[in-house]
Amino acid sequence: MAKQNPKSKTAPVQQQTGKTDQLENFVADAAGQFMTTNHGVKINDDQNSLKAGERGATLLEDFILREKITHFDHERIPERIVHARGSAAHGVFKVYEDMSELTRAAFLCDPGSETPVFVRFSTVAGSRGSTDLARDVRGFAVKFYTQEGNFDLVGNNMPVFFIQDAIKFPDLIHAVKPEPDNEMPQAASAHDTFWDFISQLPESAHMIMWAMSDRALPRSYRMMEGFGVHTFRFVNAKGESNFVKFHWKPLLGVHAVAWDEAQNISGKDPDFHRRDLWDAIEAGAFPEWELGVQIVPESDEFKFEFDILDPTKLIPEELVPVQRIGKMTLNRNPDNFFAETEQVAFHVGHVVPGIDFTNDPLLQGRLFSYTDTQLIRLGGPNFHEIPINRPVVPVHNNQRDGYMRQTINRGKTSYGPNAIAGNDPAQVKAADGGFTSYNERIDAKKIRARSRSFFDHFSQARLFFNSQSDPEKNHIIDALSFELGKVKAVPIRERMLAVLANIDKSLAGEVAFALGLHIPDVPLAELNNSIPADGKREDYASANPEGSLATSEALSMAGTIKDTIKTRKIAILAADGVDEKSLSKVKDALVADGAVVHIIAPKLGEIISKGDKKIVPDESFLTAASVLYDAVYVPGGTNSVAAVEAEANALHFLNEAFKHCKAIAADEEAVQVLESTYFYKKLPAEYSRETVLREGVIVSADVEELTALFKEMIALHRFWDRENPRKIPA
Ligand code: HDE
Repeated sequence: MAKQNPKSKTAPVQQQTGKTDQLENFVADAAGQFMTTNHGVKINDDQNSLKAGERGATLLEDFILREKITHFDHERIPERIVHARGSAAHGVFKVYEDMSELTRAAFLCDPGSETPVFVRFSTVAGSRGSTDLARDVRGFAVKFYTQEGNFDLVGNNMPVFFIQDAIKFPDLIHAVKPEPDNEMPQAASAHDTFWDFISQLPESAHMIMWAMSDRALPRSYRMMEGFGVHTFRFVNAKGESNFVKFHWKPLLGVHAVAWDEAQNISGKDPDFHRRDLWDAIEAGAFPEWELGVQIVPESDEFKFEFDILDPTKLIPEELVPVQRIGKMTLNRNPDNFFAETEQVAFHVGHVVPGIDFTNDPLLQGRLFSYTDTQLIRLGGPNFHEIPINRPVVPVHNNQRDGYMRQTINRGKTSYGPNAIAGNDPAQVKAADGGFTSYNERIDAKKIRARSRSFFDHFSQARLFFNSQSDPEKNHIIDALSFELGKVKAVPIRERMLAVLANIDKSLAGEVAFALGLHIPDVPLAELNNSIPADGKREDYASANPEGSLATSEALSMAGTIKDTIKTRKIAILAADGVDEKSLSKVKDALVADGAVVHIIAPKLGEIISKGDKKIVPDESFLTAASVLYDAVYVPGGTNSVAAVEAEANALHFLNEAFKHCKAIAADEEAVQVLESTYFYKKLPAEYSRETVLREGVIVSADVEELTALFKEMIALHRFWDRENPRKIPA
């Protein structure tokens, strides 16, 4: 029986939106209810099937058994062909100021209104049950339930894409998915078919730099940027258009984990990002992003060195600044994963009046693909009636019937024009909110070819590489060495080195060294197999100019927000005899600033502190792992210190935290624990604020000082310089 569900305790009353109320009409809650069949008949026994005698065969007439098993047999639907692994949340969006000069989209014109959203984050290549921590692009899909219908901003956490034309998408995905003969590897691009394809596709060079960077290993979905990727159009009430690029800027900054850490997390907690999003929302630490736009007037369409219709290019923020126009807050977890997160159907073609498309050939192909894929995935043309997909405004048209139709359309007419029903539903004039496409002038011949303005494949790949900090550059080199190291066919490795040499000689040289190969001298035209049968290879070689911009700060994560410890996870390693005073001082100070603190002990149950206080640990050394935390603290107390020092898992915890460049703090009484690690003796002997903030390790008897510095260290996120020189065992 459908029943009103109590509103989630995590969502404050003012954030209950029309969408949440609408969804509640479909929520069922079994608390206090009788069990029934799907047809409402109360069930007396759901545990035993109906048999011919106690030891006899089951009877076909047992409709309770048949219904239960049949429904179970049909529970699964096909997973998404890409972005199968995802996690989602509800929230709200609010624009800061009236944007009507640029767009007539009502939800962007009224700062007083709040628009409900549903956001799904995802990895691309892995199956539904694959690890969250794969090296991969992340999907960032936002459904705005506006008063003018649904607007879907179906973006990624990287601002460019691998290919320039939608016709190559099936090739790209076939190449990256597990290989078809043995279905390996899962959720990984480190295999022959992917690099075989990529090494013959110089247009992917820029995106490859992003995919091999730390952006592909987010610390959290809450700490990722999002991008609409394509250039879209804003159209105002006068019908005037400007080009627009969409950005999401996370208010917690943009942070990553280390590759070795990512691989370990995949074993210790493959749901790491899903859990992180869920836990933060349950704890009331609502994730927030600002919506940014880059606006390019029509008159500036040809002013750049790249084509704004080319999805392998971004518009550097130095050339067109990002204006922050609104804020999105995620404040409620879904009630049911399948009903909401799995059944949500995004489509880049779901736009509202005031937002329109451009001729970006990747975007144009996407406009076909998304509805098409829902037809097979969700089983028919009525997927818009699934609660999570319904707009919050009424739907009326002459479309009818199809599998699983829910709407009961009254009346005789399902066509127009009709006289019988007075031509209802009525078409709407643009002035009254009817969607009209932007009046773009098109005068062209049909042609299967790519524009010359799309042929510069390397200058932005180079711009990206040059804009990275030294640790970030090293991570790209390591990632390429790892990925190509997993490739079996040497000619593929060599061809990729030739591509890399066009981006940056030193980058290619370092990767070649790691692979034990030389960079071959392959003319670009020969690398590029992405040409039509009647085309000339030379025509499709990159123009390869030196871009005029040497670096762009926004492309590096080094300068990201580093002034908050909100939602960071801190481990405290303690045992019986711990000094509870310093433990609680440090813990309380971290929690007060929004961090999540876990006490980890040799065993679960209770530990008894030096002052005979009972402390309940959150995890044991067996269940916890350093890769699931951002920082670690070892409090004092003689017995506790001795017990922690005697625990191999605790020492491994510290060594690994050091290896992954995390902040480490210890009370002076606990220095012997650090002395048992491999790293402590290698640290400089002198102690100052500067050394602490450089090395990321503090040992102090002064709890106030320790806490203050520890917070600063945690906010810095990582001490990547530890990797250089690379002498970190663990
Ligand atoms: Fe998608 N993409 N895509 N994509 N995409 C899908 O739609 C497709 C592209 C993105 O959480 C599919 O409902 C084509 C770029 C996200 O449900 C499918 C092309 C960007 C999601 C599809 C692209 C994206 C999808 C699979 C090249 C970033 C997950 C299931 C022309 C701007 C949405 C589905 C969710 C999902 C097709 C390229 C983002 C098959 C043909 C570029 C975030 O329709």
